[in-house]
Parts: sequence; structure tokens; C-alpha cells
Amino acid sequence: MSRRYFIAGNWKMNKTSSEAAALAQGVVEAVGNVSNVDIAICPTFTSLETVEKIIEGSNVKLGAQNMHFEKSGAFTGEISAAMLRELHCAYVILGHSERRQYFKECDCLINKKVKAAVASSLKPILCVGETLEEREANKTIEVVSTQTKGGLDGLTAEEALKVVIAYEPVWAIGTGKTATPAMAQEVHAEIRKVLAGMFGENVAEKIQILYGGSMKPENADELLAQKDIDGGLIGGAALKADSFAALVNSAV
Ligand code: 3PY
Repeated sequence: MSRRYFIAGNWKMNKTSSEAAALAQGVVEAVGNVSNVDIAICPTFTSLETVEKIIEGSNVKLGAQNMHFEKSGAFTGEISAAMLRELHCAYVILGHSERRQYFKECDCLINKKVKAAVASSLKPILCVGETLEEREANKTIEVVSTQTKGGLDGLTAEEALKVVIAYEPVWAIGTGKTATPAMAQEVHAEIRKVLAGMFGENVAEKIQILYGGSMKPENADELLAQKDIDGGLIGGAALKADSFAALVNSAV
């Protein structure tokens, strides 16, 4: 496979700065020298600067969990792409299902964020995924296709190469349930078809598509063995250095 594996930790609203520092230190010690896998950790905004100082010089990159699409202005509580870049963020998670669900983020808003991130040289990790009701109504492919098209609308092929997609079935997030490797592969292949339709096959073949949703060391090998699964966006298992390191090592 020409695509590199990518293991990214989504720490969500966990860890104070001192706790984040300890976790980042553990990650760097365990996998900071791994050079054949892309690795990122995404702490809360308040820990970005602390974590950046710890991972500096290692192969572990920094990511944020959200951002606003405007450059600056009267948007109380929000953070811009330039602010994240100044803290050396390389990635930003956008459109996570928790933001879609609890903060009512829609594809149109997420698309603005994706464009703003790419324009600021931040790589968006665009999350897509169906709810349990949608899966049971056989709407998985429709939902995931609409979210992918909506999130990437208006991007050029060159810009699309700067995006990572994460397929995270909502019913598998934080529930301990995981899509079987075959179920996940089927959706990843469909996402790649959508990407090929939008940007051409060559570009689609180069875009990393991660699996997220209770990925852990016990199920990583089988998931990563699938043709279109290029890594994982890791929730709970990213909150301990040893389990995160085990996931990175599965991808080595
Ligand atoms: C999870 O695995 O819980 C995630 O939501 C990763 O983003």
C-alpha cells in the first residue's frame, strides 16, 4: 500500500495540563522514534502548548479537536486556525459526531472549517459516520457519502490531498462496540469511491481513511489488515500511553 498508516489519539475533554504532560511524555518515550507511521495526539486546547513542548523533536505530531472557520473576531470561546498553527498544530479534528450531536454542527459549517483549515496549512481529520438508527434503516452508505461530499465540497484535488477522513460509526463510539473489519472495510471502500468521484482515482488512492469507534489493541490488527483502512482515530485507548503505543506498534 502506498499510503502510510496514521494513528491519531483523540483525547476529547480529558486530562488537565499536568495530566496531559504526563501522557504526552509516555507517548513520546514509547513511540516518539517510530518513523514509518504517522502519529498525532489531540489534547484539549488548554494543553496544546504544554504538549507541544514535550513532543517537539519527536515523530509525534500535535492536533486540535475543533476550530472556528473565521480568522478572528467576535466569536466568544472560539479558536482560529492561525492560533492553532502558532502552537505548531499539524492536524485538527473536524465534524466529530460528538460535535454534530451536541453542538448541532452540520455539513455546511464543517465544510467552512475544512476550507479554513486547509487554507492555513492545517490538515483536517474530517469525521463521518452513521447512527445506529441510520445503520438499521440501511442508510449507512447514503449518510457517510453525504457527509463526505458535504465536508469536502468546493475543494480542489490538490486541497483534498491535504485532508484525512475518519469513519466513525456513532454507535461504536464510547460503547465498546466495534464495527467488524468487514463492515468497516465496506464503508471505507465506499468513501474511497466517493473521493474518486469527486477528485479522481489517483487522488482517492492517496487519501488516508482512518477507522474510529472503540479501536483498541485487541481489534487493531484485524482492522488495519483491511485494504482501505489506513489507521485509527483512537478514543479511550489513547488515554493510556501503553495502549496508544500498542496501537502504533500494530501499524508499524
Ligand atoms: C472513539 O473511538 O471513541 C472516538 O470517538 C475517536 O474519535
